[in-house]
Amino acid sequence: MTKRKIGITCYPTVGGSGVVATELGKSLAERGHEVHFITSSLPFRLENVNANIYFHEVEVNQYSVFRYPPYDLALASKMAEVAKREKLDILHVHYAVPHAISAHLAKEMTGNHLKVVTTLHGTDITVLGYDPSLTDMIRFGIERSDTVTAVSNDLARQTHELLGTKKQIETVYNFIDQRVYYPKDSRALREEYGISPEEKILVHVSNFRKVKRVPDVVKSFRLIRDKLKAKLILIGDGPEHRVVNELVRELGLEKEVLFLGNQKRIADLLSMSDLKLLLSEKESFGLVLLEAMACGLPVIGTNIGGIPEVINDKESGFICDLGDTEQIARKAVEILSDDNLHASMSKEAKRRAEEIFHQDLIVAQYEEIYERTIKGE
Ligand code: GMT
Repeated sequence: MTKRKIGITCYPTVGGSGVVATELGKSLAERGHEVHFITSSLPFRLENVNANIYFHEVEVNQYSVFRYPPYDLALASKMAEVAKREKLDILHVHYAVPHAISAHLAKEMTGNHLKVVTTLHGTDITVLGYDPSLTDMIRFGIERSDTVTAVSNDLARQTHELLGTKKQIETVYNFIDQRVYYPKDSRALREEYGISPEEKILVHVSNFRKVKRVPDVVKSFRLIRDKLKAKLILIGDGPEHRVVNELVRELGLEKEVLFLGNQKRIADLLSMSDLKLLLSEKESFGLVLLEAMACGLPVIGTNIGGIPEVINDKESGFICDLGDTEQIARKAVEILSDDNLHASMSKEAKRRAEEIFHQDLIVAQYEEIYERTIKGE
């Protein structure tokens, strides 16, 4: 495999697209490629030092003449500067707006030599694609990219349908680092949280945005704990946090629902849990499902977006109808009250995470896409 010079642009803060982009960059660097992150700040997962990783900060200066600081232009300028100076072979941008547009500008600025790969992550299409002020611009960014990938078949389908573009979109699934996400012995942690061995633990991890439907998680949990002794762990923070807090109080569940906020040791918390719930109304992939599966957790998700591509229904968990909290609770109780079913789903979840969504497989897929794109194939 030829070692390449690869530029990566993503949102560097907490969020699935930034996580995937950063993990991809780290993995490419480990495989001997030279990786240049071009982002507004240091990506939050970029904590390890690697001689093949470089960071180029996009700075936006404030001038009184600007009502809004022109980040998109500053980014394009930085991309072009880095591409020229470092002789990048390829620029891989994650999330369509503004990254694909800025990459197109950078390509023009560097005499059209720079090749651009754009990866669509979800809300860049399923939310922003509906905004009339952005639709044409997103389509433009996609069509001007040399190669476009999406994180699920469903997202590729939605992009074609919503934007009416004929651009080929390849599916490259997300992945997780199996060296971080694996089943850990978490009996001590369980004790620290004061959860007794006979209690079942349900877990939900998200950014508490409306699309995640966290209230459905709480409502399902209320029905579940009517049938068995259980605790619900909510990890993450975001706009719906207060609403969820109030619902927990209204339902009298304060003692059974633990709000843990943003956490770093997600794999430990997943490992001490018994079942993971992701009940979103929009979800192009659901990286958190994969993290749970890799830790050996059965999962319940909604029949939305890319979720059915991640969970194989009845094998690694269950796919339920959006908003049907009674069905969700029934399925959860089915898993949690049958040790054999739980064990077989746990085994299948782990196998699936390892065999279909393994880091090495997915990163090799990106490498192959880079080679094809560089050669203009
Ligand atoms: O939805 C989020 O929590 C954040 C969002 C993002 O842009 O970071 O996540 C999207 O990209 C992730 C990585 O590809 C996917 O796993 C998420 O499913 C996707 N979110 C949605 O489609 C709502």
